[in-house]
Amino acid sequence: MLGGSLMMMTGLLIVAGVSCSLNVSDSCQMELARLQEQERLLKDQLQQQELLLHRLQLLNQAGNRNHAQTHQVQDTQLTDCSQVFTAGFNLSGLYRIQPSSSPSALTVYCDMTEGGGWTVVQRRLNGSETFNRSWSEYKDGFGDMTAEFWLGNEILHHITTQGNYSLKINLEDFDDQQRYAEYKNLRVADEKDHYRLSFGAFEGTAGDALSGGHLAAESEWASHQGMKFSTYDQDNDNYRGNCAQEDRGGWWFNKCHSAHLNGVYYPRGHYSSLTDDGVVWYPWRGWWYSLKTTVMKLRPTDYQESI
Ligand SMILES: [Ca+2]
Repeated sequence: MLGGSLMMMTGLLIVAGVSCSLNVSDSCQMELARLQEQERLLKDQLQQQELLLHRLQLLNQAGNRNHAQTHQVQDTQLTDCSQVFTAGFNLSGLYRIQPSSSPSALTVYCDMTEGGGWTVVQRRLNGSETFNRSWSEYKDGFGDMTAEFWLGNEILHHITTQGNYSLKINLEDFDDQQRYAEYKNLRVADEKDHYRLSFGAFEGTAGDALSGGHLAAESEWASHQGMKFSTYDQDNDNYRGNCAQEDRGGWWFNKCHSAHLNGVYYPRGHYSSLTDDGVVWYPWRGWWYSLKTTVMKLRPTDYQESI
């Protein structure tokens, strides 16, 4: 309907333009300007409606995938995305899984690239979500799984304690350079132990930030090994102040960090602030550079990629 109005408006403009070229009066020029303004408004409205339609289509696709996979999982009890992949689903997207100790099934985003089978835990890409959230929000998860989100500490605990899992972290800066870090045997304890983090051997190109960077002197206060999770409303760090409050995001803080992927999203990379509260991976870009894209994802350590 809007498209029809726009066509009619364009027709009127042509007629008005021709008649004004024959008649140079002020009123004619004013009428032409008014019609041009109306055409611009209609174009804006049309563009907005197209955007809305595009968003609705995306939501509909996600909803359909979700619904289809719900039925599939009720028969087979897939406990993570590696089992979803092995069951023959090789498209990245939303699927239903139920980790063995989890009381209920849940929807997760499965990344079927890089060998497939990755259960995505966290994603940053444009700053659309705030990550300065409460303990209960980090516990249950928040955000949009097709964009920015945190899967949830409770489910992280259930997935990582049902076997040996590797965590892969994909990072990208604003120059479109990419690095990765991978940790074997990553485990997140239960809520009673404040979702304490432990991990094994590092491999990758981004530097071993979770162990506290590359200087031994720093690891005492910057290592995340064995750290409890903290949020602004639950201070479990080793610092006299509150790292989560100062650095504005939940994380496994020490005193305070050498990696903080749940920090504030700064859209230009380099930033200045009272504290190092950006999306930080210290050994690669330092404390005063906030990364453009991060993805954290889990897969069984002994997973065999199909050739
Ligand atoms: Ca403290």
